[in-house]
Amino acid sequence: MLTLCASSGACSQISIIMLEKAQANYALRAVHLAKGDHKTAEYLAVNPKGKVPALLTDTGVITETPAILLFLHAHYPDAGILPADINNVEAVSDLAWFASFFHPLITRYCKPDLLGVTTDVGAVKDVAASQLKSAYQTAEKRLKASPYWYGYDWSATDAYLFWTVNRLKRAGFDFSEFEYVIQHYQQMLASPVIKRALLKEKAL
Ligand SMILES: N[C@@H](CCC(=O)N[C@@H](CS)C(=O)NCC(=O)O)C(=O)O
Repeated sequence: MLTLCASSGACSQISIIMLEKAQANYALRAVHLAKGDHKTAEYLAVNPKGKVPALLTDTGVITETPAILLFLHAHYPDAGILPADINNVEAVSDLAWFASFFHPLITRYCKPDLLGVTTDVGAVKDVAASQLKSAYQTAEKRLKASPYWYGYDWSATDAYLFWTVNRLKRAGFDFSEFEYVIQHYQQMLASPVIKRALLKEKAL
């Protein structure tokens, strides 16, 4: 049995989507970031980093989204968590790009105050917006060539991209120049797996 510690709207959404895709037997544990649940001693005992997601497994706690996704790929090899023909080096390279470049920019854009910047919060947001545009240009080129990140089926990198768009749309980011990224988002949104995942997340 797996338990995912998650907060509505946070990057834990990516892991929920892929747990649903794997048809895994799992439960969600709500860690409400807005209420500060992630800073409590109880949660820090689970994940000392004080972040979601954290996946509780029979063999220990897994933190960091790419690690959770690679765990799911290893345990559900036929679920399409990553394409069967992709080599691990390429998958890790792509997941690391989302986790180390894309995600921090989203934090800077949506919550610049979290960085402890007290003076020019607007400037932090503007720089993040310009770097996010360069990240979406990379995604746009990729999605112009094929509907999903690795071709004709969606997998973990698509769920990652979907979450970035979902998060930034709520924050008012301008996607008008990213036709293929928005098309990808709409296609993902129409997937029954994603619909199920979002409903479960909403109930947290
Ligand atoms: N590197 C981590 C990042 C996790 C992360 O930053 N999660 C955010 C939610 S999207 C969080 O828990 N933020 C709480 C905080 O920083 O106070 C991953 O890829 O899973």
